[in-house]
Amino acid sequence: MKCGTVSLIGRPNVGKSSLINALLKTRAVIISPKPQTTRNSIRCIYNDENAQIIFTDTPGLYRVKNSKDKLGIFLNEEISGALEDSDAALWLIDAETRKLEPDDFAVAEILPPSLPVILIANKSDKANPSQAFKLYEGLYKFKAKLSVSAKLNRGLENLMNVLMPLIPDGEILYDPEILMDTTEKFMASEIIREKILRLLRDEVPHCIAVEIDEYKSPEEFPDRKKLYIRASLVTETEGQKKILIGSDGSMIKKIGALARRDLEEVTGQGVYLDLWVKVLPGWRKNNTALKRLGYA
Ligand SMILES: Nc1nc2c(ncn2[C@@H]2O[C@H](COP(=O)(O)OP(=O)(O)OP(=O)(O)O)[C@@H](O)[C@H]2O)c(=O)[nH]1
Ligand SMILES: [Mg+2]
Repeated sequence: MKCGTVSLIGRPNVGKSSLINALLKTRAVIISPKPQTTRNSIRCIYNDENAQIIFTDTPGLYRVKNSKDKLGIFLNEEISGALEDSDAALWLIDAETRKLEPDDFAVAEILPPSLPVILIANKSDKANPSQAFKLYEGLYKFKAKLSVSAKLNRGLENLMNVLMPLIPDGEILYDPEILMDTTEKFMASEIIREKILRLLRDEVPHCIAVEIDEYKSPEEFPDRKKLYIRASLVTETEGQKKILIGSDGSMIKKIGALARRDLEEVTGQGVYLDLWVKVLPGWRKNNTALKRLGYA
């Protein structure tokens, strides 16, 4: 057997999480049209007859402009940590890119020099990647260049064929039934956060974290027929809290309804979702709060 770890890196919003979902043929990690959707490096496990590949989804690289931005520092550490543990990396770019940005040079800088890296132009359904390839070619000595479309499942087989020789021989690390190395509670908080990212204006979602206060399965509480999840949507200001609640609670109801539907699908059981909004001023700059919210 072969077994190895592969990190996905690249600018925010290029489709790293989408590509992992496409390769695993499932919805393991959350995606949204907003940059910086992913906040933790999340291990997703691919299995076939000959190999197990642990794909690590990472936050879109984030240049920390301010040492008070503790969430940003955490995101960067997640990426460096993931790369250190990897046998190979997939550097995702958007096929439509017409100009390099400081973020791209920052990606090149954190790559360990001996790591095999494949350059992947995603969103090839929207543009021909040849111009984008030319821009990036000089940044790193890539093992290969490929184009894919995570949306249309295009180029995935070819990608796996090119990737497989880079995976070392070894026994598998995870039970093949396991899809992700995270907890159900973490998955639940991510599903809820995804709905907020999708429903709300650009400024609000980045100030939001989701904390699961209670997660009780019916096995634990036979009087309850459903999985009971109580979660707090943590915001930084009273203004954001108002936006999250919406007029007469319309927004939080919408978030709850969409999240509940996905949670029921993922857990395969009825879900009672109890959402609250909590203001925690400056949580993104506060070590204690970050730790509590899973960003430490
Ligand atoms: N047209 C097109 N859109 C895509 C494709 N892959 C992803 N997208 C869209 O691009 C957006 C970003 O996708 P994500 O998978 O969240 O991107 P990401 O790189 O994980 O973003 P961060 O977690 O913020 O770093 C979403 O709106 C996706 O639907 C693709 O192949 N074609
Ligand atoms: Mg992502």
